[in-house]
Amino acid sequence: MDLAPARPDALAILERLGVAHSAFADGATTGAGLSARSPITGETIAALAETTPDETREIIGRAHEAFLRWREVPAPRRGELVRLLGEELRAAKEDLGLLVTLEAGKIVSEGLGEVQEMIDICDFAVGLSRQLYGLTIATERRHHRMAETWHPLGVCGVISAFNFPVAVWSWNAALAFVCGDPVVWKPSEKTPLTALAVDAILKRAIARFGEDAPEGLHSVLIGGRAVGEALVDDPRVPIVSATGSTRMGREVGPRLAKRFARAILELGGNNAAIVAPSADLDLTLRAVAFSAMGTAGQRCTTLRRLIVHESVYDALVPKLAKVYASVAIGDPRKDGTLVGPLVDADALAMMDRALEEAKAAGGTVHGGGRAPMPGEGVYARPALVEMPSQAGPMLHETFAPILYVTRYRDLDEAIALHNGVGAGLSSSIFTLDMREAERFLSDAGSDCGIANVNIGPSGAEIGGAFGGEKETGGGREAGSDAWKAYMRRATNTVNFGTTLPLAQGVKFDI
Ligand code: UN1
Repeated sequence: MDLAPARPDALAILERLGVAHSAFADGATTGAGLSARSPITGETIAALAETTPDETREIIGRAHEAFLRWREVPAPRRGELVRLLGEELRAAKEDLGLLVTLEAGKIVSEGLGEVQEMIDICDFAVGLSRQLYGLTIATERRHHRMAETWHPLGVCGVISAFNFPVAVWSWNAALAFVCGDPVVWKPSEKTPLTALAVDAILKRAIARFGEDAPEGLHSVLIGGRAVGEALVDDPRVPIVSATGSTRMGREVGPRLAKRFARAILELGGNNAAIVAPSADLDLTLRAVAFSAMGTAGQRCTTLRRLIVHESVYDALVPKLAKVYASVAIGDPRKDGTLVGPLVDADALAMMDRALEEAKAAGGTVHGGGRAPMPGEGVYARPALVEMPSQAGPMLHETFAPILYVTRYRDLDEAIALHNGVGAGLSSSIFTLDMREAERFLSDAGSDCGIANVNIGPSGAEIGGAFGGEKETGGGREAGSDAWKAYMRRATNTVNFGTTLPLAQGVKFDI
């Protein structure tokens, strides 16, 4: 079996989406810069010139100028731009979804799902543009009025990861735009082409929107650490939303804190599910398979730990091992494939290392190792690892399709195991027992930002706030009131009387 090359389709899509050839040909002619490759075949699709730190500062300067104008455009009108973006995304869904598949390696249905997630957040943000509500607050002083109002904050930096190369941008950008903030985006070095495609789609929406949209409202930085640092350290960027590893967050967080900028950090997850005695095991099996193997285990919400009650362990785990042994691995463009490639060879090396460590900690490994495929793409067989206890690599996120399974006896023990890791992003319980479900969701239950019952930890909808606690970084993006992070809050007190009563009864007669 041969693998069709990815490059011709990717270039055709870029052309259809209107990405200027000069945007990705510079590096190709000089041989310098960043190469965009497809994990499906390992081939290089294009070489891109990198943005320099000086150019980054110029771009931020223009974005700040744009902010001074954009903040005065009424919010519902700003929402109109996001409405047009949603329309353009609908029109480009097939192309952009396939480009995500070609550049990030996820299966077609997940590539399309990612674009759908962008469309969903646009719809959400359009409504939000008329609902940036403040408060009226009771004041203790006669003839006074107190209110809380929300105002645009400034340039929003977005740093995104390869695994959701376009949706994570949209959670941030759609909110930032309606909140009055321009966006400067540094996508992962591994997925620059999808970023250029999104920028081209947005440019079409901007052109239709008209002159209320200032130049510099959106820019893409192509490059690695140096441009990321220039973005994170620039005092004209009051908010940075960064998605990636906890290690990256440990560097970005303190740098932002040092200059008192706001950070929305969406870092690692080490997500678990508890399978209780009453669980519907067929449903559990399907939910576990999707959340542990979907996107080849490369979601921050991927299920990585399964904590199974001893009474159902033998009914579930052998079935799961069968699913692991038979899941369709291969070309993510092909119908029926469920597990595509890992992003690169480093990911497989990390997976191999974690499996060795698991064996050393007494684990029994089913699956794992490289799946043979033509070409230079790196495909792994998903691994199910039975662990005698929660130890070794089970305590950390490895960005690969490894699911550790361990047993528990009572729910308190299961919740303690569940919460006994550094990360705190997403979590699930499978149970038909209402007391157990509610306990898991209660103050004394899961310590994660997302806690689910009878669905896996991945595949969140945009309507809820997305993010997690502890080493996941504490940020929230997407739905609910996540928008508040992109605005500054002002408390306003107005005296419409003729006297000057001071708060707390203080007297200061001159
Ligand atoms: C991520 O992996 O960075 O909940 C985001 C999910 C997706 C988003 C994942 N909606 O799995």
